[in-house]
Amino acid sequence: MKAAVVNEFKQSLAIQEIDVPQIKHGEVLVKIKACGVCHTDLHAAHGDWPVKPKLPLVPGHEGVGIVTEVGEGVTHIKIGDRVGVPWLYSACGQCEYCLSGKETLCESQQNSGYSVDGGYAEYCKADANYIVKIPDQLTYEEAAPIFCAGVTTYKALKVSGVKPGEWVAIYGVGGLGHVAVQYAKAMGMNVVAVDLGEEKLQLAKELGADLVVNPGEEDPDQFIKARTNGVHGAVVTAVSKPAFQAAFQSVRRGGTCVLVGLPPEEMPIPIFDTVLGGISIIGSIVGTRKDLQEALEFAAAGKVKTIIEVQPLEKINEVFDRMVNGDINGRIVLSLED
Ligand code: 8ID
Ligand code: ZN
Repeated sequence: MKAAVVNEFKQSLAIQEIDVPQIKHGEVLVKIKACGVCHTDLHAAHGDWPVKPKLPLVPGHEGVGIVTEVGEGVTHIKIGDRVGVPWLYSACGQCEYCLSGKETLCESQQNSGYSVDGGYAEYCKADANYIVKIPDQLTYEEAAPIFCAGVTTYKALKVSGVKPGEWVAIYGVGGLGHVAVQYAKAMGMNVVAVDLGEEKLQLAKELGADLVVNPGEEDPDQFIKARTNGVHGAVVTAVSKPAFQAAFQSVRRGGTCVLVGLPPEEMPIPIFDTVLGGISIIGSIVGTRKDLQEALEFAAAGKVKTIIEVQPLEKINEVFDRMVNGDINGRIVLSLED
């Protein structure tokens, strides 16, 4: 089968023929129709993080398609089902995290397109217990970004604790941020969107942002403090240390700063301001299967619409170059249709 493969960190991906995965007990084979390109895939291909992915690697954790084979022991998924294979490829199901609705913290988890091969290929195998069905209302291309960008930002907004009628700031209006703005509005929040790209701020406005600010032109935390007295929560999806610092500064007393973006850097936190302001700083990693089902329901109901540009798998290196340059509005989805 055809796949885009990382053979070495920081090198171009090779479009090459590899074997179709063999499925075992409890697994299914998915014929991939589309796969969103997340900035995490770029971090994986560059070996950016302390824990490295396997090599060679087929990236992709927004792979969606049709089930073509089911392994022994699989009872709730059948051939022909439309499913997506998210970042949480599998978890142990037995540890304190799995048992308490925090499966994304499982220490034995496997991750699609990182510790196991993902969706940048014609076929991908999956653990039947961790795939989620795609609602009929959504095309494959529309659904793909919900499997990471959607569920991740929906969950981060829940974690922020921001209530309807309160303010949230979304730092970074890329693949994640453009859906974050929509989930926040659908959840009744007032939204300030922050990005360096004017076209991204324009998109944020079209998607319902109440205020937008460009840190290249104005200090975002001062802009936000002047208009909202500080946001109740900030969700940082930008791949940039200054954005994390500005987000921290833009939160009002008692507010929450949710870290989502994963630049390989440290974030200096002023202890005094954190203590006196009662500020919470919290990391949020993707979402559970339940979060994902809910995130898909928002999309199926038309409350969240992924803004997508479809490109063939063969264009992946150009897509990564554009991602590095901040030259993508919304999400690029790789098509694997015949
Ligand atoms: O579960 C998680 N925590 C999770 C899930 C998925 C993705 C975390 N991530 C991480 C990715 O690994 C990546 O580090 O979230 C980050 C964003 O992923 P993405 O949305 O897929 O990336 P993108 O489409 O390139 O968007 C990034 C946006 O940030 C803006 C860019 O202009 C772009 O729109 N940005 C940057 I770079 N610097 C900025 C700044 N200083 C900024 N926006 C505001 N201020
Ligand atoms: Zn992702």
